[in-house]
Amino acid sequence: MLREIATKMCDADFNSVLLNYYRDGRDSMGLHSDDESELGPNPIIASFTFGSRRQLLFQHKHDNKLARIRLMLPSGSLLIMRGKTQQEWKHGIEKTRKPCGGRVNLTYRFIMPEST
Ligand SMILES: O=C(O)CCC(=O)C(=O)O
Repeated sequence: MLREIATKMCDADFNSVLLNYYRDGRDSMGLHSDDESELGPNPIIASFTFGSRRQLLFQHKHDNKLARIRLMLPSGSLLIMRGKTQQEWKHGIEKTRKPCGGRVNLTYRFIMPEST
């Protein structure tokens, strides 16, 4: 069902999903880009959040004059990353001291078949 929603919202196909579970505010994900070659040059990534809301931090890779961006991702939200987002930005989930419970994140991707 989630894949169907992602497909409709992005007008794109997805053949892979990655699930991340954050137990509480002590769990985090370091800044990174989803720029693996098997995702192609400008991947579309559909990212669902369920459970506690957390902020996703974006930091530009090359222009340190650009301010960091923090996006609050509430439960049930769908964040779509596309175009040059992975080429130009890193993203990650910071630790937080604010009380928060568990969070599940699912990212739908398309892995190019010739790379498997
Ligand atoms: O948990 C999130 O919202 C980020 C997940 C993420 O960056 C990833 O799976 O590559």
